Formats: sequence, C-alpha cells, structure tokens
Amino acid sequence: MDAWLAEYKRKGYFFPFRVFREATANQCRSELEALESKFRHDPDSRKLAIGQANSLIPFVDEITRCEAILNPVREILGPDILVWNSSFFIKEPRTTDFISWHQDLTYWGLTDSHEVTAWVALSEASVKSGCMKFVPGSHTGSIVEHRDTFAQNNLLSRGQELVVDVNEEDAVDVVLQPGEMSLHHGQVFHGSNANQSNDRRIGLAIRYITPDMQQTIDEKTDAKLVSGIDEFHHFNLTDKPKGLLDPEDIAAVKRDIAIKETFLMAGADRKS
Ligand SMILES: O=C(O)CCC(=O)C(=O)O
Repeated sequence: MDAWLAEYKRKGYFFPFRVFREATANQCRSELEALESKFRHDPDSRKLAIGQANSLIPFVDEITRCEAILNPVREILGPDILVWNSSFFIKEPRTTDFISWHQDLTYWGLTDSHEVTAWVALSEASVKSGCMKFVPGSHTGSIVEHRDTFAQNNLLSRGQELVVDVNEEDAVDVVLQPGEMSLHHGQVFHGSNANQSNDRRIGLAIRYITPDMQQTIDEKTDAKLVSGIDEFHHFNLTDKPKGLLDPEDIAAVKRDIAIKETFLMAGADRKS
C-alpha cells in the first residue's frame, strides 16, 4: 500500500496533492469570479451555482473528472465512483465567516461511509486565511451527536457543531497552495476559522461516493458517474451540465435539493 494511503487510513485525511498548476488554479478562479460578477444582481442563481457547482458550471464538472483527483480517490474508493455534490466554500477577506467542528456524513442520509471529499484550493488556504483543520484519527469512531446553532456567520447549512469538545491542540492545519488539494474521510472531525487575510479563501469541495451507497429514504437523489460503472442504480445518474446555469439543469437541481432537504434539514427547527 502507498505510504500516503496508509496515512489516510490511519488519520482520516491526506494532503497536499498537487492537482493542477497554480496558473490553472488562477484561471479557474477567474472563471468563477466572472460568473459571480455576471450574477451579482441575482443572489439566488449565484447561491445555486456555488452550492451545486458541478451540476451547473461546466468547468467544475471537468475538475471533478480530472485524473489527478480521481487517481488517488480510486485508491480509496475503488474504480466505480459517483459525484454526489460539489460546492465552493468561499470566505471573503477579513470576515468572521467560519465552519464549526463537524463530521460531513452526519446529515447526508447515506447508508454507509464509502465517501471521500476532495477539497481543491483556488486561492491560498493558510492559517491566516482560515484553512481547514482536521483531528487525526477522529474518523474511526462513529457519527457523534451534533447540535444546530444556525449561527449567522457559520457557513454550514444549519450551523451544526459537534457536541463533544475538540481540543484545538490536537488539530492539524490543512495549509494548501492554489492548485493543491486535501482528501478527507466523511467522519473526520473538521472545521475552519475566519479569514483574517486580505485575499478571498476559495475552495472547491467534491463529494465522491461509491455506487453501492444508498439514501436512507426511498427516493433517489442525483449523482454523476465519473469513473467506472454503476451496477446498483441507487441514484439518478445525471449528465454533464448543458451550459452555465442552463434552465433544464437548474430545474433538475431544484428537484434534487427538495429531496435532499428531507434529510439534510431533518429535525431542524428552521430552514437554512
Ligand atoms: O471550507 C472549509 O473551511 C470547510 C469545508 C468542509 O467542511 C468540507 O469540505 O467538508
């Protein structure tokens, strides 16, 4: 077994992997920022694109299929891989937005933990800009209790946070340069602090799963097959985006979000 994979299995994460050159990361960032500028008077469309990026933005779909990401993901999940979601996590310069300690799989309504997140940096992720922090080995237990806070500056949908205390001294800073990525397990404890730098902190999170996983509800949700085959048919396999925020894709994404909300917001006393 590769040394990095042994470390991933032991700690629940590994970084850094270089995915593309810094110039390519800058190009992706420019495309994202052009999109943000185009939709600056339409915050709903911008929010939809940021949150469902691989379904609505063609260049993001391409990133999710790039071999530099898929190769290590295959080492973890095997040859057959779906993308369940991909979204940008953006922190503006000198803002208080943060991400509380949490485990990703808590509210995703999936039957197992055959999942890995690739987090690709499109700007520098440093301690100052609020890079992610992981707690080594925290993925080996089960999902622990979370409570909702709905804190205004928490970037998670329900401001959920672990009920157990995390010793900050145990945490590892996930420092990444533009074009590098980290991989993390869906049960690893992680979070991130505010961006105190003068630049935006931009990361693209891609949620890869194996096709044998299922939602815990009867309805199928959407996913895209990016490697191998799907012999289980537990998800609606959707095509590549037809264009930038294509109306048919938007309609499909909205249907999918309505289904996902039944578990993503289950038990919450208000909407995100
Ligand atoms: O971008 C961040 O700081 C946190 C992202 C995160 O929680 C995730 O990708 O699972």
